[in-house]
Amino acid sequence: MTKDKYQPQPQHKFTFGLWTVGNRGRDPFGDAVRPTLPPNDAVRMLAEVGAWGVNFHDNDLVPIDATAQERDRIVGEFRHVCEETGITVPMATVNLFYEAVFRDGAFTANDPSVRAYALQKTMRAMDLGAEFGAKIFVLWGGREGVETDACRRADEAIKRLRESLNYLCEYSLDQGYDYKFALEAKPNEPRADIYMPTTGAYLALISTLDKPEMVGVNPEVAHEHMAGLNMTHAVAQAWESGKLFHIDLNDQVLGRYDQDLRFGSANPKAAFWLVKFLEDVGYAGPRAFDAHAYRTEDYEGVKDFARGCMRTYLVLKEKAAQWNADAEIKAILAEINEPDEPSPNVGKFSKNGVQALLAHDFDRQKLAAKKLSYERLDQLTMDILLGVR
Ligand code: GLT
Ligand code: MN
Ligand code: MN
Repeated sequence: MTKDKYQPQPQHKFTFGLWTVGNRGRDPFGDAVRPTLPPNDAVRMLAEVGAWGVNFHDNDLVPIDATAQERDRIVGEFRHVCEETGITVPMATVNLFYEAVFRDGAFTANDPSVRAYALQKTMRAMDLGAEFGAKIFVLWGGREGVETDACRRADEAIKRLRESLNYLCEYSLDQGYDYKFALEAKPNEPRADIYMPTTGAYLALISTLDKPEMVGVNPEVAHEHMAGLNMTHAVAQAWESGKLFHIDLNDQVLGRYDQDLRFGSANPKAAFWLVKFLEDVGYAGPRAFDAHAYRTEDYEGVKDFARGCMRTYLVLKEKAAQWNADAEIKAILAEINEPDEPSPNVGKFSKNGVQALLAHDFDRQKLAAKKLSYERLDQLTMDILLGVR
């Protein structure tokens, strides 16, 4: 058995939210099938399966109605378990979706008091995360959307969102928390339509903020797939703009409801390209698994689920290295990037350069006849993934 080869190590930075391994299997049609997993036990479970870190919403750890004394006791005990197990808290977040008060949204709600409460709750969640040394703060606006556009003009919602993000950046600076915010998009669910449906939409919003350097994105595989999009392309754009602050790994059959399946379990090939991208570019942030076990599982099965997420990542990482080192693949890559005939160099615009380009006579037929062995390249990829190469 290659027992140790795919053993998660701290340098892999694998994390899970308390809400992932603690998911009790509730769905819109059926109640919980697993007992509550207290946060301290979740941390012990994560340590046992080899994870590096844990993430939490404010209320995953501290119940919403907890007194100040209860809060302090919970925080103290949780810190103790984290220290004892060596589990870190790289990311914290806030729950702005569960409570009825957020039924019309949080930062985008029509009632100014709800918007103010959402800010207060987020700042308190930032305080909580900071106590554990979290440097990334995720914001997922699950309720920031509509069932009917009669409720508000959509541009008003965008303005409210921007105002809240600007406020929270200032709070982080004022407190010296050093947070980077990572905004997580999703096209729908729980709202019929969510205002920021894709990672690309958030990237555009970020450039309009007062402190854009403090804000990036947290793309999630399932959410991009729900929108029918290519996760690796979304991640690449975020990475290329210096905005990949966090990533949520899971899986999802295209076009379905939010499935949050074990990483790589539905679209292993898409997962391969994603892992290859993250490893090729040297993404150094946490690899967070935001998924949950099948409803059929007990807590032993939840461990199988968590181990499976990490194992698949590491197997795909090994496959990516094999792909990069494969001589035939390298030869095809060299060939497809080689120009068949010399042409003017197109770099930055220049007076001379543009004259040369305008004057050049391209041989369209010859260019169109160039061999592009993508079928062979893809089959080599498949052979590697299927373990026959
Ligand atoms: C919720 C959601 C996730 C988000 C979490 C952070 S909560 O489970 O489905 O995608 O990342 O708020
Ligand atoms: Mn999800
Ligand atoms: Mn997520």
